Amino acid sequence: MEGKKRGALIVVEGCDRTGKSTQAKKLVDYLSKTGRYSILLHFPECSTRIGDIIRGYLNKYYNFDDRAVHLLFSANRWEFLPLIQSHIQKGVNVIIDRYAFSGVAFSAAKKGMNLQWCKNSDSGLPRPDLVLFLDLTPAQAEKRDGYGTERYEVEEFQDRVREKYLQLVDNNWVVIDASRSIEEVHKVLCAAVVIDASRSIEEVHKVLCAAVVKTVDGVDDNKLETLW
Ligand code: T5A
Repeated sequence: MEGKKRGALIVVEGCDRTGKSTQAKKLVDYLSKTGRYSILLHFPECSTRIGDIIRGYLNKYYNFDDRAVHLLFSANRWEFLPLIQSHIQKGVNVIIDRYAFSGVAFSAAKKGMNLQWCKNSDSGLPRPDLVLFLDLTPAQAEKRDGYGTERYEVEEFQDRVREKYLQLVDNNWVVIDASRSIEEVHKVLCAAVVIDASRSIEEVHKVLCAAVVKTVDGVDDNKLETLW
């Protein structure tokens, strides 16, 4: 790692059907084409035994206690930690479609689940350099293809998930060009804290790229911090 720039860790988050997978794929293509070697991961990663159980739960083949399923999602991230670390150390940018923020927002949106308790099982995982939150009201998301088949794709539940996400917004959730006037920065900040995902695929992609290139190019050999 000596003398070599580490890769950036960038996470794309949002409620169901906000366009995360579409945008994450396009982002990795863009970064790779512009000489910033990048890989794409998605959680839940269903290729493992834990991931397979999670997929069965999402498709309503199995039922579990809410705490048990929360810990399964978290365990799925921990099992990929060595892979994430190894890419980042080699200077590869890791773009992740859903991460611990999904874990916390979806679990804490359930009745009787405590937000702090939900954060605990992901404590110590790498903290992303940038979190891109794609914001769309669940009513808008519902109109998109494929909505409504999975366990959590219910508008009222997604409203609560969105609320929980907004409680998690932190200073690494956007990259803002602070060289402009206070009012301009303020405007950009307000517009960029949550990316308006109701626009076209190309428009959302453009906003995402502007934020991501700054992060990727700004990473030096500093160590990743950890979550929470
Ligand atoms: N979960 C996940 C937890 O409870 N705990 C956890 O720890 C984790 C990691 C995952 C479920 O598990 C929960 C959250 C989820 O409910 P999944 O099947 O893996 O389920 O979900 P995703 O693959 O993440 O898919 P989503 O349903 O969330 O969709 P995306 O990725 O947000 O949307 P995408 O890109 O697939 O697009 C959906 C459709 O919209 C169109 C696309 O072409 C596609 O048809 N579209 C647009 N249309 C118009 N304008 C745009 N700007 C558009 N962008 C995309």
